[in-house]
Amino acid sequence: MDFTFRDEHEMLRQTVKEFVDAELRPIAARIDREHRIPREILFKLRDMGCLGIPFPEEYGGAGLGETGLCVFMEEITRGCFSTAVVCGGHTSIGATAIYLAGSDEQKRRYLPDLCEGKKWAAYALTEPQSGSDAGNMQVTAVRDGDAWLLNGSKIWITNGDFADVIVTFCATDRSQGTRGITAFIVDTATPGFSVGKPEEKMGQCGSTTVEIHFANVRVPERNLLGKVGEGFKVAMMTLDRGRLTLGANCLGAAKEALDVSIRYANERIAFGKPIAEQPAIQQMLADCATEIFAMESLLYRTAWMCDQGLPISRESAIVKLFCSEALDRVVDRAVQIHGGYGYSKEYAVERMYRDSRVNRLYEGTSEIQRLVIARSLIKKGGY
Ligand code: COS
Repeated sequence: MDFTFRDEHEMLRQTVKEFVDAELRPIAARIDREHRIPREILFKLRDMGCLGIPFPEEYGGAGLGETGLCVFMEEITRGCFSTAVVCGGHTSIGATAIYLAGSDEQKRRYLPDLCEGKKWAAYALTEPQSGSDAGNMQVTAVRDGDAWLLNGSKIWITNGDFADVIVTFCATDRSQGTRGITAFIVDTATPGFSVGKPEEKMGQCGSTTVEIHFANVRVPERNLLGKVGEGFKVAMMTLDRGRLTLGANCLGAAKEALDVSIRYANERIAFGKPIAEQPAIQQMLADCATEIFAMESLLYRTAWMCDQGLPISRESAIVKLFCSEALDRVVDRAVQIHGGYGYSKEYAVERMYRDSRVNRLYEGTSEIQRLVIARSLIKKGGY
């Protein structure tokens, strides 16, 4: 699969693959068990220049576009889904919101530090009462002289416990619905910001997901991201890209689950021969490969479109929907191929199965992706 890749993308893939093989995959089970990614892993990714892959070099990025980010996320997820999620919260949605909606001054102030890993980013949209109905948020921002005062709570915030910078979406005029939402770049050292309880999750246990609270957090006017009342659009156009890179995560996880299953099927003997020779197992392997080929094709075609500056709202929803649901089918078959061992923590597929499920929930449920796709079809009056 190389029709969209430049030499730099191939070099990136090779570098990340070597790191994953040598340092990340071997400790993925420990990361899951201890609910913690060793800091050295994040430092290494920083030193490898992997935290600002899509952004232009003038802002400290690697200039490799969304295609480059997808290559990176795919390879990282092959080693450890939790680590990919931390990188995604930072680059795919946190820093990306600043890149897409920030002024040149804001991009110069924040992106180089985020690309170099001197600072970490997060993205805060979800609230206890507003998940799918993201426009119905309760966190408020009220103008106070040359600043804004933020109040309320967000939940399910990846990296929220250690991020230095959180792009936060607030209601600035409740009477205007989605047109009354405004985005802010919040420095978490600001008084009044605090971190609440971490979620105890089914999977992706190495990445922390927390509540965050705002009590009269004073955000200067110069940290307003985009225009007043245009925050919902900032949130959505950022998610267009986030959903794409989530597809890359699903692709990497699916390839890993298939490779692990092929190895197991070649080694495991039943009825006097490797189970890979059983037609029932072969059918499952073939179905996995077919879905992976479809995932890969959808993903990199859409990443290419994004890098050409073409609209991708519908396509990234299709990528997210298909890849997250296909991954669930792939990991389910992987467990099935492993038989009873697939249910044991001694085998990686047990973790892969748990890590997979949330992809159909976060950054928009499958139902929301279908809604986005259907609305775009109806609006256009055809495919
Ligand atoms: N890019 C730019 N603008 C967009 C957009 C996009 N992808 N999607 C919507 N908009 C704009 C619309 O054009 C509309 O603009 P106008 O006010 O100028 O007409 C505005 O945003 C409101 O859009 P819409 O009417 O579609 O809003 P809805 O309240 O119906 O909500 C859904 C749309 C349901 C799609 C949205 O709330 C959503 O994606 N929910 C899921 C949120 C989510 O993913 N949460 C996970 C948290 S992140 S881990």
